[in-house]
Amino acid sequence: MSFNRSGRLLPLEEVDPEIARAIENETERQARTLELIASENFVSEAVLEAMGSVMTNKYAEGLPGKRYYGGCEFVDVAETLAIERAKALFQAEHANVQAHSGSQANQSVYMTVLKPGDTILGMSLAHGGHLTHGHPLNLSGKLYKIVSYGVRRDTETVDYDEVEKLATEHRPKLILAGASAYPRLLDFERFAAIARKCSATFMVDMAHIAGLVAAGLHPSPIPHADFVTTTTHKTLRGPRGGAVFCKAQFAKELDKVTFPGIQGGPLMHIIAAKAVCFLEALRPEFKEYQKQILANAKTLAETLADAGFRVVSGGTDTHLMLVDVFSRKVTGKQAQACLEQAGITVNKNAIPFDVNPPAVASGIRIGTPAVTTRGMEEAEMRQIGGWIAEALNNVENAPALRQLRDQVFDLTARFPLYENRFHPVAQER
Ligand code: DSN
Repeated sequence: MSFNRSGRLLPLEEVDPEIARAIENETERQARTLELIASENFVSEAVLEAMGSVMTNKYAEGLPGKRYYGGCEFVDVAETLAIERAKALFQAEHANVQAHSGSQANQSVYMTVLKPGDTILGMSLAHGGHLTHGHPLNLSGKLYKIVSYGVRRDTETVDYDEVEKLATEHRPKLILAGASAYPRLLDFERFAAIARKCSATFMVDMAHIAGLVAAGLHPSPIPHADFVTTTTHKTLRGPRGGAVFCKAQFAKELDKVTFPGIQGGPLMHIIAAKAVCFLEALRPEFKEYQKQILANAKTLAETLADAGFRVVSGGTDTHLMLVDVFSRKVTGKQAQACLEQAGITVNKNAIPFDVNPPAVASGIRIGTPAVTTRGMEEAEMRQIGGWIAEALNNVENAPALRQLRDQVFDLTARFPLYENRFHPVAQER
């Protein structure tokens, strides 16, 4: 049972003990395990507070100053701050911060520039792209004609010559760069040149790398792309949600497509939390945090390579790496399961030219944003890399995995979620 500081039972515990228990257990899981899912992170207490605020009660269809409801004075303050901070953070001409998710952010761009049946040239999911970039089961794949590019077999990096060839051949209306499992820098300038050559709109989905871009540690797509979408909860370390940036000429149409085109009332508590996240990302310590993410990812990739695992493309320039576990006769599915037993959370992931089906996969995707938020550095990455290798060499050995789990518990106990240099603990009120 949870009590507040004066010893009173907390309201959720009183009203709905089952949900309170699930939240308590999830809090403990997050605290005691090693979170290496590349798209996850731990938000600050300030972001959590804004998300759990009364702004959830408010309808505010429209935009600041132009709402369809009364009583929007204070949510207007929140959304205006979110917009202005987002624009400052990424040096963008226009920002819409209402997208409920990355998927809806992408959809809003498609609906702004495309008609059903138009062609999108995007990265294949099998080579690191994203579901919403044209998978046949996703709306994007159902509404539009999808042409996919991939990575080169020899370097496992984007094949820009193929992108250019496909663009010339198919004359897509939209060229889409961005990925969810690609460990190398993307050359936005090159993509933009190709888009210009075939008169296509150029869009970048920077969801994974937004924090790195904000910190100036990955080239920014903003100067090169007509539209840039993002989620706010990955490297950017904000609430679960989306945002869209675009050149001023598209601003009106984008806003209209977001609402009333595809969404109704914006989530004002989430928008308030996005504003907090953007403010945090504008601070100098955010850059230090992003630098440490990169240093940690490099060290972890090197440790795994030294332990005999093939790292896709030979390493990483970002917050994530893809490890070809099948090179050591372990499937991605087995790897994910045995690491979970050892208290280490990752996801199985297809690798380029995978010989296994996606539900089995030959790889795992590993990212360092969340463990870096806890304050872990290179020494811990070497330790963790060693444990991952040991777990993968003991896939069926439950006692060995249990023993690793105890070591993971000891490490996580030394790095609390909310008492470290990137997450100072909130002051007593
Ligand atoms: N599903 C997210 C990821 O894990 O990369 C992307 O939206």
